[in-house]
Amino acid sequence: TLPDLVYEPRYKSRFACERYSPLICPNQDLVKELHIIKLAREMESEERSALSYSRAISAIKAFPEKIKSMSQISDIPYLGDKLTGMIQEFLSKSTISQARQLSSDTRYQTLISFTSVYGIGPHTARHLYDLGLRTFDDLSRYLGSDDNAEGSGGSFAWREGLRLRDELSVKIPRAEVEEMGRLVDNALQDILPGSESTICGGYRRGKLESNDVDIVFTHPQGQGNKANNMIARLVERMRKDGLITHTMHAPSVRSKGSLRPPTNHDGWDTLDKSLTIFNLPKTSPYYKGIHRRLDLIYAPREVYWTAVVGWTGSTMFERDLRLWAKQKGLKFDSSGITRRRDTKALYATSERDVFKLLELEWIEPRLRNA
Ligand code: DGT
Ligand code: MG
Repeated sequence: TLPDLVYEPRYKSRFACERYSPLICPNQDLVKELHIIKLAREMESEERSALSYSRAISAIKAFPEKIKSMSQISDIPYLGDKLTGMIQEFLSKSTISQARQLSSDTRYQTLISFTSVYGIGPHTARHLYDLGLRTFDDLSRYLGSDDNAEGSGGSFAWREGLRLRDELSVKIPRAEVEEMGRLVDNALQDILPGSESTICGGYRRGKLESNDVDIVFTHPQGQGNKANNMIARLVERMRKDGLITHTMHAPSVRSKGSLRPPTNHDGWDTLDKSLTIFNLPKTSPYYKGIHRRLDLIYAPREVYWTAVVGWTGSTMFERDLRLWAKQKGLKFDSSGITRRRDTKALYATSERDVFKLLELEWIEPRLRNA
């Protein structure tokens, strides 16, 4: 048989994990405008609507040329009537009125700023807004007064989040991400010689500045070694060295001796992880006295590459990897790939092997900015 000579452009795929999505696309201004509307939907917890915007934005990101006329966009998936109308508006005015209105809306601005506090999500932000709070000063007065109804656990975490907010909102340049990676790896080699680690997240997709650092690590003898509490040992070591100042909630990290089975509490995976606040040593050439968010994720050896793919993102790429796997009769998350019919685990021996097992063409990390 003849090879398939019809070239089907990748941007047409309904799966983000089949499309090439560069960090900066030819339609970045349009994407920015739609992103505002998507964020507004997230702030109001209108999940379905937010997801449609995310899907449309992601599809536009993979379109290889600048959109100049409506005739170009007929093959881009996920553009319904509403989105098409907005694009039309954008083509004639270079803005979208709904996005303009939102960006000057007090409620939108306040919710966005409150959710920039580590530990405050849209639900809480709306609650605080409804109480009449508008600024960080309002927020800190409210948390400081002991008559707030949030319970000590919640308000303690927020008070810390608020205290660190300005620092944590400073983006992390690549060189500093790499320095953090080296320090984590040094600590790892000390306690678990022969360990391997990969800096994942936006850094791996080529972002010049990151909001946090996500590091996945494993150990050659890591098989089923969850019980050995790799995460706890690493965190304790880094705490002793003054590198980690705080550890935030880590849903699937079990306390020593706990017999609870792994949970999928946050809906992502069952890997052991710790969400920490990191601080460079004063001796580091990158030291600026700024706290950073650092997520540490331990993956058993046999699912290391699945975890690396799972934590490289983007979020939309991950979402569609799961859907893609499903229609192939497989289940994908960062903690492994399993065949649905007999729940047999499939182990990948490299990152490319993850794609192969999923019957997916290879896409390098820098083109996963879906
Ligand atoms: P940023 O904001 O500069 O840190 O950008 P990203 O893309 O690094 O975003 P981040 O750090 O929230 O997440 C890194 C990737 O890992 C993300 O694209 C999807 C995935 N991810 C996020 N949270 C979880 C989680 O709890 N479990 C798993 N398996 N993956 C996650
Ligand atoms: Mg990240």
